[in-house]
Order: sequence, then structure tokens, then C-alpha cells
Amino acid sequence: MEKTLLLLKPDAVVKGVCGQIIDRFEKRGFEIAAIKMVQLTRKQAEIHYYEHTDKPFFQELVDFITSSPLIAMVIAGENAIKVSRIMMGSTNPIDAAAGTIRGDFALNIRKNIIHGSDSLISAEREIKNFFTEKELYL
Ligand code: YYY
Ligand code: MG
Repeated sequence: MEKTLLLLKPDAVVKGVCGQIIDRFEKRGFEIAAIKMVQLTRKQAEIHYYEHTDKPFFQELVDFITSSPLIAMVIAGENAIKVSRIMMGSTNPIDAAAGTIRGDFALNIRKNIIHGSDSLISAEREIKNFFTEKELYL
């Protein structure tokens, strides 16, 4: 059973749409292995987004993701990584199809509502940055 890290970003919490987003993953058949609300430190955010360290948008991305609490969760199920990326839609909500999470809840490339790991290696690394073994119930 594959696991992936999802972050319902600060804009999802502020907008009050976390329940609707979690509902989509449960309806699709994924199980929740772990879930918590947390406000990231800059260090934790920099670790999470380390692959983007040299990008021009990095500081603003870290500013945004640390700006207020988010909901971190691990979901488990068949092809969780690929399926959740498809459910999320394109990174830039302008290009995200209606019916995807970003296509339905977002308009701004930075405030794009959700993060999902993009590979098995990233999922393992990212889950460890948020949850201990004991906090994973699957
Ligand atoms: O994996 P995903 O979230 O779809 O996109 P990434 O290319 O990994 O970028 C991470 C994050 O950075 C994205 O969700 C929004 C933000 N971002 C940005 O603020 N400005 C950009 N030009 C590109 C990405
Ligand atoms: Mg990414």
C-alpha cells in the first residue's frame, strides 16, 4: 500500500475548505494514516521545499507556507502518489482542469491550496519531515 504526504496549505485552512478536500480523498478510497494541524517553522519549510532552494519564488513560497497553520496528512492506498497528483490538478491553478482540487478551489500559483508528494522517494522524505513512525497509523 502506497503512502503520500498531503499538505492542505494555509490558504485552504483560511478559506475553510479542508473538510471538502479531505472528503474527496476519502470518497476516492484512500485511508488516513496520519493527520495534524501545524504551523511550519522556516527551517521545516526549507527542508520540505529544498529542491526549490535556488528558484526565484523560494522566499515567497517559504513566507506563504509558514504564514499560518496548515493541515498535514498522510494518506494510504493503491497508487496514492499518482492518483492524488491527478486529483490536485496542475501546479498553476489557471491551467488546472475544473473538477481537480486546484481547478475548483484556487486561482493563484502560490496560494494553490494543496501539496502532494511527486514520487516515492519524495514521499518517504517528506513524510519523515512531518510525522514520526509512531504517528503513522498505517
Ligand atoms: O509539486 P507542485 O506543488 O505542483 O509544484 P512545484 O513545482 O513542486 O512547486 C512547489 C510550489 O511552489 C507550488 O505548489 C507553488 C509554488 N510556486 C510558486 O510560488 N511560483 C512558481 N512560479 C512556481 C511554484
Ligand atoms: Mg512539487
